[in-house]
Amino acid sequence: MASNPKDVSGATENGRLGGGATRCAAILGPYQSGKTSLFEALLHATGTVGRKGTVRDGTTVGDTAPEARERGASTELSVGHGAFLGDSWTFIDTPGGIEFTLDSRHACMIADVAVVVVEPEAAKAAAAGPILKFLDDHGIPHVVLLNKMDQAGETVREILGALQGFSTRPLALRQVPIRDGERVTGYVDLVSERAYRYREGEPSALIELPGSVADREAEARAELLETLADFDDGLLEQLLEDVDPDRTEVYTHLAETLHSDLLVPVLLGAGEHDHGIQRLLKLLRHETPDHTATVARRGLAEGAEPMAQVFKTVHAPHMGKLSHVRIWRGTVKDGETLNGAKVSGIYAATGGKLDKRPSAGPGDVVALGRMDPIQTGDVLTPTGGMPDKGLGWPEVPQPVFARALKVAERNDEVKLSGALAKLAEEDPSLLVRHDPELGELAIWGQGDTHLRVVAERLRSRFKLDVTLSEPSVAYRETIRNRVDEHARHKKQSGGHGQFADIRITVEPIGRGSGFAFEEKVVGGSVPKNYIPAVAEGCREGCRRGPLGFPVVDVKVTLTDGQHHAVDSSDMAFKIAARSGLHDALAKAVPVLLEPIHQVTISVPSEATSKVHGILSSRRGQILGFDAKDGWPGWDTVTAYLPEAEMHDLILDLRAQSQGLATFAWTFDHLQELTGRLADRVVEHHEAAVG
Ligand SMILES: Nc1nc2c(ncn2[C@@H]2O[C@H](COP(=O)(O)OP(=O)(O)OP(=O)(O)O)[C@@H](O)[C@H]2O)c(=O)[nH]1
Ligand SMILES: [Mg+2]
Repeated sequence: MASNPKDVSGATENGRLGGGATRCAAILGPYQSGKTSLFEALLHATGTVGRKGTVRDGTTVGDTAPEARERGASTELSVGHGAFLGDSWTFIDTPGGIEFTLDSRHACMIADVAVVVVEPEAAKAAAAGPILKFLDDHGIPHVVLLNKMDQAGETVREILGALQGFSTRPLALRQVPIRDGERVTGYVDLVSERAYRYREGEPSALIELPGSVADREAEARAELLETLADFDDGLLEQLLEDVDPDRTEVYTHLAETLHSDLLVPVLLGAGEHDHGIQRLLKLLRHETPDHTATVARRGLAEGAEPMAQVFKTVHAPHMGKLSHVRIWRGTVKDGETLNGAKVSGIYAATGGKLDKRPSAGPGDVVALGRMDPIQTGDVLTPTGGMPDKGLGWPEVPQPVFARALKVAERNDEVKLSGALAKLAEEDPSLLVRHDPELGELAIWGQGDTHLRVVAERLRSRFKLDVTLSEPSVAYRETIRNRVDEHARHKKQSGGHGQFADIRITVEPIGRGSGFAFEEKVVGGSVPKNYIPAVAEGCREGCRRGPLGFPVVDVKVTLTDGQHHAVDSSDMAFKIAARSGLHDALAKAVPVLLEPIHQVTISVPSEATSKVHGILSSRRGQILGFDAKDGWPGWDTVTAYLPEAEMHDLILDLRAQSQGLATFAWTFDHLQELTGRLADRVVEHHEAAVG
């Protein structure tokens, strides 16, 4: 760990040691834990908003998009800036919904610290698991805020115990609550040993340390120091000798352990009521590293030229494309060229409001205008030579939920594909697929809410009348039997006639073989030059089989035939082949094939047995299950699952696992589908396609 106190930008209670660059804190946490309300409280406390808004009234700085306001839940990240005791801060509020995780991960990658907001309930601790795991895996310094303490029904100890199970770093409680009956009315800070009483909408008031918490305070303080001593031999010696360590020294240790992501401080608060906000801001002020430490942690290329990184792309109405960046180094001026694109406007964003700026300096978080070729994650420099995104740039999660997307007006189809391209650029976890064979546009994303939000954006931002529906499955068909067929095409319509005669054998071949053609013609009964036309006719005949779907895994052998010196032609042979194949397929016992995917489900162990139930009710075939590598308390279940059952599998999985289970999938094979299910597919297809 860093032992030089100058490496850290804040080690004394009196003020930071480091420079004045803007630092950045990302606010993340499980769904509805109170992040947007906390973001509002932080912006209020740091002088950006005069009158605090609430999520309930739809008046917060965050969540300005109509789809977020309507839900009372964040659907994308929001940026805001403030100043606290002379330090400049950027806060990024991120959505907690598991379907919008990518935004929060991107924010973490450019932040100096993450504030993980969790609800004070042991049973909800698991929801913070994937977030803590992500921060641990990436070594991102983070603080936990036990929020909504105004509603806490359990002891802090119980909650912390449950959370610790999901963190590889020790969680170090920094405050103990003061209670009046059931209600939490204030806290004691375990380093300064000062007691405070919460006040609604105001900073807490310093009070005498109540006798009732003295024992608990002493015990919790000793625990905190012991945890810290695990990382410092000097401190350990002092504790063993019963020496009370100097307070300044304790702050230095705390700052160092946070910088190096060795320890996770835990604070208490209630963002909506401004409880614990000052304490959180002070901790951030003294203990958060600045952007230079973050650049080093991220392993971003060294150099002298200015450098910035995009963490969010937005196509704002009337503004064009905005690339939200953190400036890692140097100064970026309006009009400058970065990675070959000209910066057209630099803006400081506060929620949906943009303030134009002439330039942005180290540590700043700003939006750059009209950087059209630039994508989220790109590292920008004047020479544009930066090859990578730095350490640990998050992978885009594989889509797990699909819907077919239709637009009411055919004329709007071009506009729709333009709008979808923009939305997919804003949100790489959205995938757009056009299937020409099914004539269907499908969107794939992270869940039902995610795709509904996409549809709402298409309606509100792009004025497109779109609807979502069940997507089609790419069924195929094949045959069971071998059939010999004779086909003749003959037309005599005065002058030149048409004549072709063929004998073919049609037979099933191995799964995954597709289409095969062979000719065994002897004595030139079908002249060589017409054989490609026969093959082509058969191939065309496979485009739509007797059940209505493309035919696969079939071999056609041309065995014999007849021709006419004048009336035969390529066209005649092609027509004969097509009709011969059509009749042969109908006689050869056609059978439906459905795509089967191999799915690997990740699930907290307590829900594993439920996953087995879900899979069997969806015609899944379980291949095995195991403990998930590197994820204590999680399992993976592998299974074959029909595509028809996979489109909305995620809904059941989440419903049975506190929203946490997820899955990855790859196409595996086609498998026969028979009986009532197959009949229904064919009927449905006939009704739809005709
Ligand atoms: N009792 C209590 N409720 C709170 C507090 N903070 C937020 N809430 C309520 O919790 C709900 C969610 O608040 P948000 O601030 O939108 O939570 P969020 O974490 O941003 O939610 P997502 O972005 O959807 O993950 C709202 O109904 C708030 O009124 C708090 O400190 N105490
Ligand atoms: Mg929110």
